[in-house]
Amino acid sequence: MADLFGNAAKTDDYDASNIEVLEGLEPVRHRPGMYIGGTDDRALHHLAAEILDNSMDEAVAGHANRIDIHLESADRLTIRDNGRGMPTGKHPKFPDQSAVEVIMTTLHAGGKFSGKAYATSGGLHGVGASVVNALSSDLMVEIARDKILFQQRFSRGKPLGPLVEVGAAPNRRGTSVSFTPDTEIFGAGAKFRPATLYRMARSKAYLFAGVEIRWRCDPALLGNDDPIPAEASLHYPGGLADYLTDATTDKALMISTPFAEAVELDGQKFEWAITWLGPGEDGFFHSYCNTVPTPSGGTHETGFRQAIVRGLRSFGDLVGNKKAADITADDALAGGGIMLSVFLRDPQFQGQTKDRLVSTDATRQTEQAVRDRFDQWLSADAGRATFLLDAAIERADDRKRRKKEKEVARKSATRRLRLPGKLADCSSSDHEATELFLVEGDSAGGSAKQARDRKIQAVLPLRGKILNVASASTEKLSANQELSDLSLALGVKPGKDFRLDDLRYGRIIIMTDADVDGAHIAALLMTYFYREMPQLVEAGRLYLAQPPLYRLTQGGKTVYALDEEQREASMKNIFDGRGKVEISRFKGLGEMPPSQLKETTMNPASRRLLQVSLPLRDSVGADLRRHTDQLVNTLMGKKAELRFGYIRDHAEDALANLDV
Ligand code: 28G
Repeated sequence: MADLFGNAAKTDDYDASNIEVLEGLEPVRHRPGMYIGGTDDRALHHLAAEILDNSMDEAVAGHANRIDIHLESADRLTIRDNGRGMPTGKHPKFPDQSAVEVIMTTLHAGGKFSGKAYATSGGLHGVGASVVNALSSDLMVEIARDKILFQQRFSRGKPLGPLVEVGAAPNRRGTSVSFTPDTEIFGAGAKFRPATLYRMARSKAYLFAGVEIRWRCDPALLGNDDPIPAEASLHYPGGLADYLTDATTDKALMISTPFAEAVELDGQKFEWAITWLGPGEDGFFHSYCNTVPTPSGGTHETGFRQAIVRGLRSFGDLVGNKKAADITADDALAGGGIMLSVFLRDPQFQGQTKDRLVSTDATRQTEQAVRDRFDQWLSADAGRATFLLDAAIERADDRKRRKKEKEVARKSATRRLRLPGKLADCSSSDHEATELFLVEGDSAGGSAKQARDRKIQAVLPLRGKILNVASASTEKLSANQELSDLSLALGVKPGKDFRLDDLRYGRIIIMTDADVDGAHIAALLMTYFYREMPQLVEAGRLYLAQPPLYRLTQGGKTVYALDEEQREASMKNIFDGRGKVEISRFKGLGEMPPSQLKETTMNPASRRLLQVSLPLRDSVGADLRRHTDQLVNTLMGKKAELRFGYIRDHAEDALANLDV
């Protein structure tokens, strides 16, 4: 009763008999990869694991306590158990076949290799045996049962004869399977590796203390100083605790003895051993279900992790440690060396290689089994528990700190990402030490980019005259590209959302041509800063660059002059009026060679800057703010008549200053 995909129909009268869809073995030989995950070395050893699992199932079920594994040659393996022996009677559904023959020659839907993937234990014995049979050029099954010895031989899944009685077996019981993997499937060079099989056998012995596994290997297959013995008896009454001790012999440990227990709950078994490795050591988590490895984890691992983290948290709560509430399972289990083995009635697996447990109940069941014992273990030695809790809290603190650092890095990265395209930013992020040059036009911008110290100096070219904020509407202001680029580059918002701490540069330097247009642009920018970011001006962070207007040369001597006055003074004092002095007048910054721009205007060691200040009170303490507001409004505002009045009133001062 299964659908086309081999999934059992969901019926209420579900039992073992109606989930089985029996099929011949042709599909296995046709597409071996579907059944054993490939035809490589790994797949070859998968065959051995299948047969060994069937013996383990018989042992775990309590019917066998010895398993023999004998690697007779590189391509011949025999596995034997002292269990009940496969049933030899006639199969009810196939009256002319023995049960053994049915087990060995039919594919069991609802078994490990179908979509549902139930484990072999719990009444689904022998599920993998037919797949191994299909992929073996020669397979012999021998059964000792009811004091009789039976044999049946197969080749590529087909019986070479019926099950026959070959003699008496007065003192033994059990099943034995010998097989040779088919070279048509695995290639001519396919060989079993002793080390792989030995480790597989050893891990099974560790996982089930109730079994002794005897290992035997043709010595010709082993190297002279091979760490794998030719013969060994593998029996570990200490179970997982022994396994963990063995796996951590050469490692530093945080606790002297592992926390290891075995618990039976509702007829299912939960066994584990956990220790914590010293600093710098990588932890591991090896989990198994019904002795089958689950390298992709699953619900049993989840339950175990929850038990440990919740146990530690509640111990923390008990001793009044408030930080304990913040630890995660990763904090609690980092550096953990963990073995977990569960024995479930109807385990369900998932994943490409069925190596992940998905039985939903297993999370709750495992947590319950482990939690109870863990709480006892923690309270039995408060010093040890505190030590482990403190280590977990330290990892939680580290984790939180790293997360914060990452967030900061990400934030500054996105801020950098959102910078205007024409900004040539500096590489230093030490905002105090950096400067942003606001430059008039792309050509001056190009010179400034070449002249700058790219570590601490950034350049933002502005296109011509910026918007006059003193006479523009708020909408116009926020829609203006140049101004929004400017505030993006600065990292601060104009107006009430301004925060000085966000300013990305230590100094903002307005660098315009030394002419009337340049002065106008500087005035517009200062107006913008005064109106929209007065805190920046108050903090003394706004400056005016002082580019020269003239260069004077005579022989090897060069002098720069900011204006006519300086030019004349230099002519008199430096070149003392004698000889021909070459005077060049810069039309704009863009015309100045970058080296000269650097020396005269940008290099902090040789330039001069004017700091724009915003005194709040005058020398006698009067509030200057209203006065400054009025002045800016008069000079920069919409009303031309105010400007006209100011010029008329101050013309005399201006003329006096001009010295004419
Ligand atoms: C040597 C290599 C691998 C095995 C057994 C024992 C039984 C068995 C195997 O029965 C059919 C289906 C579910 C019960 C079970 C014997 C009950 C009574 C067995 C093995 C019958 C399979 N007597 N030992 N299969 N089940 N060892 N070792 O394969 O209902 S397979």
